[in-house]
Amino acid sequence: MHWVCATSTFDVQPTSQRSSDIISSESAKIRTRLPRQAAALPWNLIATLLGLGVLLLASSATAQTGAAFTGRFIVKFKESAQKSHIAVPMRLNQLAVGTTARLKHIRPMAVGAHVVGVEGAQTPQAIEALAGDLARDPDVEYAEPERIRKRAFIPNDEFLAAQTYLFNEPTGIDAFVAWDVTTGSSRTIVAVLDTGSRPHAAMSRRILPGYDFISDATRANDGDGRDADASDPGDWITATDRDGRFSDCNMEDSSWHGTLVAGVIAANGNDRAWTAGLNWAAKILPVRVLGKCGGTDSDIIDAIAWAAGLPVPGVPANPTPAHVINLSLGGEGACHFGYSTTMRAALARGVTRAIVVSAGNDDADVANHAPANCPEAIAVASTNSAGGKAAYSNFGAGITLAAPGGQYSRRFSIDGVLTLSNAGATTPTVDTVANVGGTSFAAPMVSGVVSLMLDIAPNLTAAQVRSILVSTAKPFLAGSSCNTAICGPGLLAADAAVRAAVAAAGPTAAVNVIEFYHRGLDHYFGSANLPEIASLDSGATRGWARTGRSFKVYPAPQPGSSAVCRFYIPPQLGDSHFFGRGTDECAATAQKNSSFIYESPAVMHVFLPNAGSCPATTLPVYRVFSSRADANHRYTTDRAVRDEMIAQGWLAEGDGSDRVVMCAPE
Ligand SMILES: [Ca+2]
Ligand SMILES: [Ca+2]
Ligand SMILES: [Ca+2]
Repeated sequence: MHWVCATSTFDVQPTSQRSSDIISSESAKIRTRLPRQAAALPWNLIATLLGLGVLLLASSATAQTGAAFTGRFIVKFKESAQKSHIAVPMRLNQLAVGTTARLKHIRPMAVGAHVVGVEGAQTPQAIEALAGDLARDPDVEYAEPERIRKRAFIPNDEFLAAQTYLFNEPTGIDAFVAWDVTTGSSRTIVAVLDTGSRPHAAMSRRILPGYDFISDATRANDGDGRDADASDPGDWITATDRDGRFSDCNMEDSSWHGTLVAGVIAANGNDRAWTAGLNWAAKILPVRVLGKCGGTDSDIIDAIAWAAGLPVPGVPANPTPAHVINLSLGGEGACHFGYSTTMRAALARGVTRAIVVSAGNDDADVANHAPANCPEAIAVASTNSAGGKAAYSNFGAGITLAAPGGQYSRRFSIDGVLTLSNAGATTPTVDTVANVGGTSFAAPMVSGVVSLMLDIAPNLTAAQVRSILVSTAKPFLAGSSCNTAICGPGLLAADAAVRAAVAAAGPTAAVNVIEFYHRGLDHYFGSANLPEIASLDSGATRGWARTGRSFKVYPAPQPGSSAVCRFYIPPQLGDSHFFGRGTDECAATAQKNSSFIYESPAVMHVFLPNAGSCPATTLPVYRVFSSRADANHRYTTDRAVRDEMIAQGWLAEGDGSDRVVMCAPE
């Protein structure tokens, strides 16, 4: 039995006798298209409309979130010539005068603030009232009740609340914590061998030219055979098509399947729009192999070779071979030697490190589903939102691992994967999102995670990639309908896989952050970015000169390191840059300063101090703030420089008595 796309009821179609070389896409087509206008609705309403049970976006409503209070406060005193010599516990005692609360100093924090405890049980209302009392004290810069935050970094994408399969939960893939390590880079290329691509706004400038391998003009639906335009013209099937050559396919609208799959891998993240993909910077190489009613083995095999950088007769060489090849397609039968030998050659060429294939949607043993059953493939089964086997998913000893792929439910049609699509029923029209399901969407979860691993560890071999995916997979929940006999060793674990890649990558040579100074502006700026440094050195932006000072950072994550983010503070607020240490400070800065431009979550990598102390073989980095309209921060490992700036009225920001903000390699 094989699965045929386009069933609206998710039932498996009766076995049909179609030609065995026709391969269909493995989208189970839940396809509740969400109109863009849905963005105007409050999320709780959308969730209700869509049947979502739980909302996980942060809420600003304090009344309902009392349980999230820790009962502690974060208090920062004003810099005060009269009081700054007084010990913090004494200043807290002075604060508490006039309230019934007994305040207790717990520990100093970054940027001169303090964690403050309150003795005695406190209701949320009392905590908020006390915070208000404390904040009104003339000695206090701010006093805020501390809350529990579930994740270090919560991207803000429009439809993210419904992408529960990305969450750090037993049934999710832990993408949120993986993004603390990396959100990808444009160095990595993922080939999507599918229906071609649409230029969706959520992936703008992320799509490479690719190639169209569909040799049959009727199937291709673009008027000709193979060509260099991999855009998706639509693959709709009409009554006439059904009466003619495509009698084994249902009448249906265009699937935009290649765009659905690419969106799972690569939709821009944290951009306040659309969905979040796994890798927010990688390039997608669209390779068109599926048209009306599927695609052929010969076109697909050629496309695998081409995507990997191998020569294909009659086709120009691929200028951008892919690091990962995603095949969300398949059909019944044994693994052809053609697939197996081509996949082996593709991996042997060395650029491609993973060929990820959907296991198929027949609820049958993957052993009879090609090309997922080829030994070179990473075969991905699909789990549902409960962490069990999705009803449709193929299974068996040939599964490499499982990933969420959505599960259709007539009652709760949202229980799918939200991804990018096009609103056109036949030919393309405007961008939209779609709610879809199938092993078609489990495979690109794995491809997206592999692309993050290769961003961190570009030298991983294909064998290492497979081994990391398998060894880091999360065990299936007790009582799950998935077990290691049918769904592989476990569920894709993005965070553990990415951190294993960090460990496998080994040490990276440190690079220098070069400091520049602009005399006219009396302004400092540092960068470890070579083109940026070269540009400032060249005088392209007048007035900047090196100060001769530098310190070292890592260009890539190291075991135990933390990313440093960079914000641009726009001209009306200072015309300056701010480097945040760690995802907590970066997320907090983004949240508090929505007009700052969040340039990058990871411009460099350092270590974080522990209670103001840096690990062995690292140097403390000090951050001083101009406290002027130019909002200038200066970063230095030189205490004398720090002290000189403080003498000029700059403020030290950091942890412990020595005010350390980061730790740089020696
Ligand atoms: Ca064509
Ligand atoms: Ca074409
Ligand atoms: Ca987005």
